[in-house]
Amino acid sequence: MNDNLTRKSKFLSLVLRHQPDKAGVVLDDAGWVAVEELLAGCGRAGHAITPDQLREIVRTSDKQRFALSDDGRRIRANQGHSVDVDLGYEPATPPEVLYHGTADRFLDSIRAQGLVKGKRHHVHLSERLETAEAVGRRHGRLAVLRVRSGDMHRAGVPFYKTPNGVWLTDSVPTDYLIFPN
Ligand code: HQG
Repeated sequence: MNDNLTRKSKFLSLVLRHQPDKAGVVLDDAGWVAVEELLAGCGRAGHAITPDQLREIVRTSDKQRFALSDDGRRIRANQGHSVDVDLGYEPATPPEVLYHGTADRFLDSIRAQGLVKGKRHHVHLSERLETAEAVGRRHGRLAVLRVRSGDMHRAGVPFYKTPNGVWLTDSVPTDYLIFPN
């Protein structure tokens, strides 16, 4: 994706996850907004996006951040919201182990509290080590934690999988974390 589209994609993430009012739009309970309204709002906010550019952003977003409805008339973010939405994902059975990438400066606090969701709705976990590494590096010097997700799930904790392959859960108590050496 070129810089221009990346900038537009970041603005879309901001609007569809955190601050819909930045484009003067309102999300429904499941996080959807009409494409037409969204594009009009982006234009008014000085971030003009054409329908072709939007399709390109949805298609090429490296983490498949956005979903279009089947009829293509509505759009939402697949995950990462801080606004109150119910994405309606069905609980799913996770693999035995999932990964969480973070920065080493957070480890003391994570040892004390476990993984907490902070401003987002869920803790985000990945199946692939490489994904966790990329997520963690955004925050600083990388530290990768392993999560005993199979044991957590058998203990009754719900997990959800987004269409773009991110695993979500409410929190991860320290007992289920394996820390790097
Ligand atoms: C850390 C990206 C101290 C946590 C990625 C993380 C992901 C704690 C940071 C998605 C803690 C939160 C989410 C505790 C957790 N004490 N720090 N007890 N518990 N943390 O960005 O997981 O580009 O909200 O380790 O691909 O990094 O947005 O979460 O370092 O899927 O599409 O608090 O964001 O996707 O940071 O990333 P974030 P994340 P997008």
